Amino acid sequence: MSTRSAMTSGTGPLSPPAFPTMTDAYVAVLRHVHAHHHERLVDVGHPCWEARDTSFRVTAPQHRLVLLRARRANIAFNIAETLWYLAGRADSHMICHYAPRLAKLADADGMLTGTAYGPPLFRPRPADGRSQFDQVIDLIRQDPATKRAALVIMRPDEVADPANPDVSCTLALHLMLRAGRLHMTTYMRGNDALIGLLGDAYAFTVIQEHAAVLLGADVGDYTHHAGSMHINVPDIPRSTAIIDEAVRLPPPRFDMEPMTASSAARLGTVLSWEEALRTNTAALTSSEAAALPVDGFWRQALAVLEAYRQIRHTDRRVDAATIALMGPAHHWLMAARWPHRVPEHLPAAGARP
Ligand code: 5HM
Repeated sequence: MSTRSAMTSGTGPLSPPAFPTMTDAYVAVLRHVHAHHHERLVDVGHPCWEARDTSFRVTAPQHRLVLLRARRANIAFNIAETLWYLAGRADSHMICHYAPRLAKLADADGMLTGTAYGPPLFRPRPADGRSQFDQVIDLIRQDPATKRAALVIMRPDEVADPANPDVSCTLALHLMLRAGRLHMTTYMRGNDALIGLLGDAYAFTVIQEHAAVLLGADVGDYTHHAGSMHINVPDIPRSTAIIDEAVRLPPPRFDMEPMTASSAARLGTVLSWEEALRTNTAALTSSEAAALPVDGFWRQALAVLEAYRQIRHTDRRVDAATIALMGPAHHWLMAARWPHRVPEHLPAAGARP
């Protein structure tokens, strides 16, 4: 690539490798940690395989789902965690409905600190009622070429107490609007390549797409840097199985429903439905879903949460109407995670498996 075209595209020999989908990037990161790690055996915490300074780029971050059967991703949790962030929440009550393991990080009041990215990103600040996210969106509106649109997460005081079990792993999310495309770069101090990376990339790319829609921009690249990318030693066999699957079976590829409209009111509708489904005070029927004032992206997300409601609160198989509503990619993931509750996704005749 010539110097000029490298400058135009923003990529060059020192840029991270680029992948079309998050599934491709995820497998590449696992392989990288397997091939280039140092074994870190510690007295406290988890012994792990660690690859320092790992970076990658996804050029179509709408393809944020990791479609690998052996990973058995919990997409209901990924959606709920993203909503938990967008709502600015820190309570374990909501998030532990989807991931009970997080309860061990909660403080005496049932609050999460480092893991809860909602308060630093989306909670309105007393000074002017705007969140850090609102401020950054306004900054880009005023100065589209700005290099200052960084959303800072980890705070210095989090490491004051060495015994704090919950210190933010993400340092900052950085938005850059260039040539009509909104790019996001994530900086992490530490990232679990098998467990944490999948949900982190999901939530951050949804935030990226949400910001792009608010700014009337196209979604650009998603780039991710982690100082310590690692796999805990007990998880090595599982990561090996995932890498093996990716070699044997090409992952499926689905068209993704784009986000087309974002506003506080639409998000409010999604959040109140999440609560109703979590508490089993309502069920989302097809006719109700069709009437919701939200776009196709959030309608599919709510259908996943309706399926999760059926899994948690009934003993029946998830109904066909809900499966149709959630779209094929979510159906594929839910069937991989809950094969006894969700019928297998069968590709349409003539489609790529
Ligand atoms: O000792 P330390 O604070 O780094 O342990 C937390 C670990 O949780 C991280 O090293 C990383 O493996 C994982 N993690 C992650 O991958 C945690 C968070 C929560 O901030 C995250 N991704 N978002």
